[in-house]
Order: sequence, then C-alpha cells, then structure tokens
Amino acid sequence: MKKSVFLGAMTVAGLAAGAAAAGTLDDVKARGTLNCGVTTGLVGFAAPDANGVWDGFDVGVCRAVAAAVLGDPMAVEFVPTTGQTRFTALASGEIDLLARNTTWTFSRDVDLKFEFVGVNYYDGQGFMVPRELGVSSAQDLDGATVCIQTGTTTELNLADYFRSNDISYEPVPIETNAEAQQQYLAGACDVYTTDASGLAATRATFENPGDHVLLPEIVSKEPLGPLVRHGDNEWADVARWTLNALITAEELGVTSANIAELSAGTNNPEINRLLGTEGELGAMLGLEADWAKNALMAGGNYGELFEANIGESTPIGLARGLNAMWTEGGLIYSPPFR
Ligand SMILES: N[C@@H](CCC(=O)N[C@@H](CS)C(=O)NCC(=O)O)C(=O)O
Repeated sequence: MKKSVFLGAMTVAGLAAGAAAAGTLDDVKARGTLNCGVTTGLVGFAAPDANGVWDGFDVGVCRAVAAAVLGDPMAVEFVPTTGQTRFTALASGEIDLLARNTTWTFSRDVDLKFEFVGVNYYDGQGFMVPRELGVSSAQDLDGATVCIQTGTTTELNLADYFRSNDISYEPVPIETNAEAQQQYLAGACDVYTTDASGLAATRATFENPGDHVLLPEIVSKEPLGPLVRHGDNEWADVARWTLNALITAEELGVTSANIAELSAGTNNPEINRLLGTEGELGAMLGLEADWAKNALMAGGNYGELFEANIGESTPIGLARGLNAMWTEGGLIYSPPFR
C-alpha cells in the first residue's frame, strides 16, 4: 500500500516535469513526426501556401529539424499558435519545438523555463501608419489608437516607449496578425506595432503597400529564435545544432546547388564533419551521419532560406542587415563544427 502511494507520487512528479524528462528526441523518433508550433499565419515566416502546405522562414527551421531527426522535411505536424497560446503549447508537450518569431527574453528563459536554442532573426519593434496620416515619427503618435497583439513583448515595449517619451496612446488589443491587419485596414486603430519584420510581411500582403509607411524608430531588441523546454538538453542540442548547421553551411559556401557534390567528400575538414563524411558528430547527437546534409537539403542554408522566404527579391523585401553573416558585418554566427 505504502509503495503504491509512493509510486503514484512519482508519476505525478514525472508528469509535472513535462515531456522533457522522457526525452523529446526519443518521442519524436518514436512518433515519426515533429510537432512544430508556428504562427497562425504570417506570410514569409509561416503560412500555408495555395495547396495548404506550410511554408516560410520559421517553417524552414521546423523542416530542417524534422529532416535532421527523421530524414524527412515533410514529417512535420504544424500547430498554429497565437502570442497567448504558444507557451502553454510548448510547456504542456503539445509541441516539441516553437519556431514562431518569439523573442528571447530573460523571463521566458528563467521564469517560464524555456531554452532558446539560438537566434534565426535579429529584429526590433517598429510602427506602421497609413501614409495619409502624414506622420513621420513615432514621437508624433500622441493620443493615437494602437493595434497590438496580446501576450507579446510588443505590448510591454509599447507601454515602456510611450511612458518614457511622455506620450499617451490607446491600445486596441488583438489576438492574431490576421485580426490586426483587418482592424488596422478598417481604421479601428491608427497604428500597427509589432516586430519590424512582421510589419514588412503584413504590409506586403496589402492591396496597396505603398499607402502605408514604416516609421524610422525601432524601439526594442527582438532576437527571434526557436525554443524548447528547459531540461530537455539532448533535444535542445539537436535543435541548436540544426540551426547552427544552416548558418555554418552559408559561411562555408555549402548550398542546395553543390551539396550533393560536396557530400562525396572535400578537402575542407569542417565541411566533411558537417556533412558527415568525417568524424562522428551525428552519432554524438543521437542522429545519422547525414543529419546536417538532410537538414540542408530541406530548404538550403541559412542565407538560402532567408532569400527564398523574406529576402529582397520577395515581396517582403527584407535586407540582411543585422542578419548578415558575421563575416559580412552582421550578427549571424555559429560556433565551430568540431
Ligand atoms: N516577437 C514578439 C512578437 C511576436 C508576435 O506575436 N508577432 C506577431 C506579429 S509579427 C505574429 O507573429 N503574429 C502571427 C500570428 O498572429 O499568428 C514576441 O515574441 O512576443
């Protein structure tokens, strides 16, 4: 009797520790699919295409991880999440990985107990207004109504910015980007504020993007990256080094076009370790030797993913800026593959 009570308590403690204790890497392998939390839809970052297939820069992270672990970039169950629901989805084990323009902050790490495995987009918060308002600076927004997504850093930064500049505003709280877009275009708010990349992505879907301006002020740091649960270290390693593989591949010039040729072996030892023809990096992660090759074949290296989904040749038109490689004056940098 005593023993069964003790075992019962153990089970509850085990559950409370979440899926992390069991090891998400094993769970994903056993399930054969990756449950990846994304946005409810933000074109360029994560949205279903005309055929209902999820596509985008954050989706590319999910597909790379699925390819690294399961050898199949399509073995992903996409779970749409809002600013509010994303953290519960991850904490409860409903998703294995959250790849949803989520800002790495102190409290999300330390208090909510998540582990950010890197940064895939260095961003900052901006403001969009209709051109006809004639506003040219955020300083001119005194008294404005502002559409803002709840459960986001945006909400907190907005309060900080207006307070420290001694200007007032009226928040119009909304749940999703689609709703924000609708409300903003209907004139329910004068201003839409969110991550600058999100503003560019949203504006690109407008009928007349030129009727809307992004104000020059960037009022925060928003390092956006994928995250997992605390204490799930092997799984965190897989996600972290998959992202690092995409970054290192760009640095080393490994692309979709040459990867088949390079994975036959090269005279560059780091390329060989990355692509699994030398060393045991895959086995150290609990994966096949060609894990990074599979991840790269899913959508190309970091720069290819950027250009194809959100880069200057897309309607979203984002410059690399801070997201250029460190060798090009940006912040994108991976530790070495050795
Ligand atoms: N980076 C901020 C904001 C993230 C956020 O919610 N961004 C919006 C606008 S870019 C979004 O992704 N919306 C997509 C959706 O509603 O599903 C955070 O982590 O709190």
